[in-house]
Amino acid sequence: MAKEQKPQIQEKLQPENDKIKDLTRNMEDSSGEVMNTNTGLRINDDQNSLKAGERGASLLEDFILREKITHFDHERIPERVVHARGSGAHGVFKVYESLDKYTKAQFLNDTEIETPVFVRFSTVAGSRGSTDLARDARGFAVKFYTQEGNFDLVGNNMPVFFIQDAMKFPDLIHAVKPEPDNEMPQAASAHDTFWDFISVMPESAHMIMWAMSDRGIPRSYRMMEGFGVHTFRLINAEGESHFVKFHWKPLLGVHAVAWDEAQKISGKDPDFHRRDLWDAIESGNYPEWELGLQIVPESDEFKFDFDLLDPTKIIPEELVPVQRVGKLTLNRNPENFFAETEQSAFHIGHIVPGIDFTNDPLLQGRLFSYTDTQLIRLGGPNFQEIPINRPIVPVHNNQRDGFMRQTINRGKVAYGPNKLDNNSPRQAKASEGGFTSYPERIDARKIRARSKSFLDHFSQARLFLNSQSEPEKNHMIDAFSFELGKVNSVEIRTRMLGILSLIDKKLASEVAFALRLPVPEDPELPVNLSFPADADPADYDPIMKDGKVVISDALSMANTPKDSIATRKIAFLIADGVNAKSVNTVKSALESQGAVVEMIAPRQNYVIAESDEQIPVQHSFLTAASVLFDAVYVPSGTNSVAAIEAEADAVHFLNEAFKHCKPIAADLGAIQVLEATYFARKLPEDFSEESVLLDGIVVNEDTGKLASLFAKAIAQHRFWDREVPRKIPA
Ligand code: HDE
Repeated sequence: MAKEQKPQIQEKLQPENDKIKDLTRNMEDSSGEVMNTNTGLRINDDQNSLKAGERGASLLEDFILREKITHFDHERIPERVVHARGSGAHGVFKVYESLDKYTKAQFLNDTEIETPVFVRFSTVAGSRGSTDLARDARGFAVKFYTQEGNFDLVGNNMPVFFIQDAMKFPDLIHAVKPEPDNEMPQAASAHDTFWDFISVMPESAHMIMWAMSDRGIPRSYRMMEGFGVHTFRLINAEGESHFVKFHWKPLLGVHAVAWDEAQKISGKDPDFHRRDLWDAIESGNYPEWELGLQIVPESDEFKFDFDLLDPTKIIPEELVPVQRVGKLTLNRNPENFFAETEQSAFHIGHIVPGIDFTNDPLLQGRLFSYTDTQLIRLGGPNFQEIPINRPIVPVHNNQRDGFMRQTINRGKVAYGPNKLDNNSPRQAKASEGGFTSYPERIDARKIRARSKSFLDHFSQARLFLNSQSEPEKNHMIDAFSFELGKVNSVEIRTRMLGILSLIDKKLASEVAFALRLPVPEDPELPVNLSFPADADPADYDPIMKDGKVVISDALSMANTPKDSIATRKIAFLIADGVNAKSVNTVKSALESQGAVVEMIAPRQNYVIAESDEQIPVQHSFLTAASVLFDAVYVPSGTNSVAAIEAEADAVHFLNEAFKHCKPIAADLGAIQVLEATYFARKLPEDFSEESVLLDGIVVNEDTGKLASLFAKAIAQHRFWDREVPRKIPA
């Protein structure tokens, strides 16, 4: 009898590092093995429970059934209370040049060291099974497994936060999560409780501008910036401190989808970002970011017209440039989602010598929360021993026992000081890498209050808005109109219009127009109960102190690099009878620049070209959608073109691509397909002479020339200036 074929686990070709080697200690591979119970007993029958007779009742004695069901019953752990929906990847970080001038952190000093990392991206409000494309902030949590212990940079894709004090965090999250009576809506801020809270929290003004901007709906995790948000400290070997803001700058630039598109992706592929990250890494297109630092000397602490400790403020890059100091590369997918991504436990308090905290009251509260939350989520104090969380350096201390303890601590001594074991484990001197806190001088009254230096809530909200391109501003108006349009209470809508009018009158009136409500003439300044009663109303003055409104180019995604088509997904719409040359010339030209080309046809599997050659097909129109691609091309071929023109889904595909401002290309021989679209009326009447018919719409009979014009258009990502919201039937 032929030997039964066992499926083999494919060893990942993706790079290894010290953490991956460490994880292999816990890996299990069942290929070709015999099945056991958890105590190692070989199982003879895994199909049938033990019964009294063939048709009889099951017997309690069946320990094999009981073990299997019991384990299954306990498979779930609580999801994260925020950031429940996420996706992780392994990688490495390397610093370009020693930063010893600022920090003694070894991984930021030694250009030879490649530090293993694990990164988890997430949405904030939705449950574990919710869509990736919710309008939301995104988590960007990085765990560096350094030689001095783990350093976690637990950031977001937006540089500010909704609130200034940790005390308000549970309120913020209760407001944004689904409403408690009916648990609706899922993964959405567009509901009464969220906007009710925001409408009385002026400190959230800056963050809601970010959340309502295109940053709230990224094209990909690989195309997002990351920010540490708080001001941290870097400490050098001399003990000198500099303030620092951490940034991640994606090498692919910062890009977003359209809101209409985001909503459709949520139906067509709710795993869109997760899949994108996974596929990119599997295909060797490793996502990369540069670590950026904004460094501020201690002596400049009070130089700004905002407080460095206020997490609702950025330091404009024009004031303190971002220095790019190293590179993060994600180059390996996890083996097991639960064991690695779900069990990863990040904590802003995991730091290494050379990095320290500031007194930002949001940061201070987070220092408590992250360990506390792991205790309930991962079930006890030994979560640091879970393979994904344990450091790559040995751990010695006197902590003992607890649920699920893995380490077998030898010896009698679990206390210090001791004589029995010569005082082991001993404390490390600072010169041996022992952590010492920065000896910041604090001389203060114990007081429950907000600093007056935190009270300007509107200047930077306006700075953000003013820095956006026209299309970006329009997207924000639409986002506010959508979100507030979903709010039932007219009082909340009106209060929000009041807040918006304090940021920008035009923004407020545009949103008011959509809501058909008046902007309150003299909006009452919201009463924020957390402000000291004696706060001077002048401190709320929304006019910037120096009377000037500044524009920061770094805040607009319009200024992001647009020089590459690498990893962008291009759909080719084909059918039987397609011209293979028209397909292949454009395909190889785009692929040679790193784009990913996929064929979409009326039926799955393959099409037969004019030349009888078979062209493999990745999707049918049933399984694909324009919103899952960055650009679309229609090759020539008489029968193929006729079939595509007659395919309503194909015409819809093109109309939708047009609506979402994507590049569209057609071989001149396929022009009749474009003529069947809604946007044919926008094209010039006689286009035989022109190659670029309209921004980002390219037609040519020379497929080589076509490919190069198309690639240029794809590098631009979107042609937002083409946008006419809600006027295109697609
Ligand atoms: Fe978090 N946050 N957070 N947060 N946060 C959590 O920790 C919390 C804040 C961020 O992929 C929780 O392990 C408080 C700012 C990310 O596993 C919890 C406050 C920023 C992640 C928690 C904040 C973040 C979390 C839930 C206000 C951007 C996901 C599960 C004082 C700089 C990490 C967990 C991952 C997760 C508390 C504010 C980022 C409950 C109390 C600001 C990326 O501990």
